[in-house]
Amino acid sequence: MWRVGAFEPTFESEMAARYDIPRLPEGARRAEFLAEHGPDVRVLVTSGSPGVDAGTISALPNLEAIVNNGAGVDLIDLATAKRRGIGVSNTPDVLSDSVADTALGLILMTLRRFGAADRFVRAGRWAREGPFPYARDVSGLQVGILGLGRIGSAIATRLLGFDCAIAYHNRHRIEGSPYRYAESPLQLAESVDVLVVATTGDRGARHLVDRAVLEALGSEGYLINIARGSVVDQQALVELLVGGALGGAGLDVFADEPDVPAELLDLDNVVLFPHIGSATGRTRRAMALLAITNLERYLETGELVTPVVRPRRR
Ligand code: 8YV
Repeated sequence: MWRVGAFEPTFESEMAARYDIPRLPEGARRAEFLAEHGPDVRVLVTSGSPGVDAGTISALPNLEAIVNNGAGVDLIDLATAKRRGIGVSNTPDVLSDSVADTALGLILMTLRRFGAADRFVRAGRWAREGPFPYARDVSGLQVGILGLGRIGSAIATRLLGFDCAIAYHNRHRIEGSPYRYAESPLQLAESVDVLVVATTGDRGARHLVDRAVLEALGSEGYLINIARGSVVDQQALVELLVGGALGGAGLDVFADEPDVPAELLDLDNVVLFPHIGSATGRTRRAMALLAITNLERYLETGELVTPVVRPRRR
């Protein structure tokens, strides 16, 4: 059993209390290591970045399972894993509420400009300049959710409490869903005030929110992203925000984390979070324990509890 990359802190301490597992070398030393020890590796444990690419998987002829601490498995080459019968697990469900809360926080902060209002007070501007400018109501808006999965649904449920009208786009329409279905991301963006990105970050979702989708949201529209930076054309997003062609954005994720485009730092209609969607003590512990349960179950039975790819029977 080997680990890839640094672990999220709670996962690090929960793992350290149970196992002493070595870390796969990075950079140039990895190839040398894999050539010598590759056949010994049966299980890889990771916490997202830097991921497990096709080259690494190919150099591990006896790899059986990859256990990920996190819901998103976009940095793991699932196609190669599937072909080889290598199981891959993630940590779904336990983080949905925290990530949905983060989306609501971003929506409220961005439209009501709560972050900017807080900075206004701290800078002594209230006393000097008088009242803070009006913002935009969240209650009663049309909100589009791109990706109505577990997290998207939790976001929708919360927004019902704000009397918002919910629409969504998914690869497939969800039978029995109470929400209006839009045939494409573009059609969704054209018909809503706020577009919330809650898709997976797999290759098929890359730049699903492109320039045309952002332009369709328009100067009165807002983009919220708690999914993956890769789903949005970030360059177009920055250009439209700087030029005033998009009303605002609330972003928890970016194309090249932890880099955030410098142009966004001075915009008061943009709220920037450091990828904290699931970052509460309780949720991070639940994620860590679910990842460890997957690992233990695999070692004992050859099965995973929450598989994204089922392991082949060996
Ligand atoms: C964490 C996430 O940043 O679950 C995910 O896919 O993006 C986040 O919850 C990450 O997994 C921490 O390891």
